[in-house]
Amino acid sequence: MSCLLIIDVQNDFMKDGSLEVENANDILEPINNIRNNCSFDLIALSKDWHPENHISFASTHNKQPFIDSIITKSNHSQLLFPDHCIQNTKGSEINKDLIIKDNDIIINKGMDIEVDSYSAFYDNDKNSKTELEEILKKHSINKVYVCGLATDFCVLASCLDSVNCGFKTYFIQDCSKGVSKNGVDQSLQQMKNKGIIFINSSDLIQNK
Ligand code: VGL
Ligand code: ZN
Repeated sequence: MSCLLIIDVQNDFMKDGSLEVENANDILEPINNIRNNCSFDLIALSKDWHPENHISFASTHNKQPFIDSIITKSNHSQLLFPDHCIQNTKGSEINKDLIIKDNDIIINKGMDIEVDSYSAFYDNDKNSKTELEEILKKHSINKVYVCGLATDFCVLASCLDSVNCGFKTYFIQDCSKGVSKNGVDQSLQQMKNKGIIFINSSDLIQNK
């Protein structure tokens, strides 16, 4: 059984958003194309879903986005971003041009004001998790196809957790965009080391 896992295709990460990923809107067409032309048993979408004054916001600490970072309780470094994906704002909505259907599963993450969560499975200190792993196991999913935003943050973390949860994991390259070239290169290397399989949307459509 297979699941398409679409990470954080939300306005704030797209054109004119507060944490815009370059060319993010280019992934809408290939994602819609695979969901229309391939038969996944389940489609899940994650949403970065922060409260105001979230720990990952530079403004919360009177610091500068991207330049400053802070050390969190569990001793890891938290990068600081512009305010983004605040619950129930335009910026946190999934892009209107992405196809969503009634049976799709929506996973909210990053709601804890003190702990960030890049992955759709576990938060960054691995102390709490979303309902995603249970839902996938309940549906007997063994293959997870991951895509979305951003390759070097939430897509990477979701791919690594997917492998750790025991799923055969695929990263769909042309359905994802990253923040920096360096970050993406390092992320691809980490994925490779974990045995994640790289594919493009055309591979899925040819083999459907
Ligand atoms: C993300 C940075 C902060 C992402 C979310 O979706 O990749 N990146 N919050
Ligand atoms: Zn975030």
